Amino acid sequence: MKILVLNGPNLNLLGKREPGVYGHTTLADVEAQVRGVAQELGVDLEFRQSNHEGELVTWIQEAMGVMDGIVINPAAYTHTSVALRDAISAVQIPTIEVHISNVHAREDFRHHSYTAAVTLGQVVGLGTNGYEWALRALHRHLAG
Ligand code: CA2
Repeated sequence: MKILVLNGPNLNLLGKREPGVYGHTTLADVEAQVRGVAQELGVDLEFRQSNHEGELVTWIQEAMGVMDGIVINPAAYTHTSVALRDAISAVQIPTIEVHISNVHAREDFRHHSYTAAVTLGQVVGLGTNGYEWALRALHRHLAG
């Protein structure tokens, strides 16, 4: 089973800025944590981050016929990107959306997700552990 983990803009700053909102864990720490879980589950994992909307769209398209599932934290593109939504919808790969923070307890503009409706579901507000829960849920879904 192959799962792609995608991270959107500014998530490369995780653990390095705004620890009050996003905590002290870096994206490299998150990758190490999910790689450990992937190994336990026998999942082949690809982990990427981009600050560019088009690059994320391309990676989603390239996952077609290659990846069995996608875990994505689209970051700010969650609230703006019809392009990401269309890509997720088009590839028909089971996808789970992750948000580290509880977006519903934050500014109004973070309450709406363009991508959520085309995903299997969301993991929101559980910190960086949300990536692990999303991976486990996707594995369970795919293993049927
Ligand atoms: O809570 C989340 O995971 C978000 O997807 C994070 C996005 C934000 O725009 C979403 O509303 C919710 C922001 C990612 C930027 O991460 C940073 C990490 C450290 C310092 C600055 C930004």
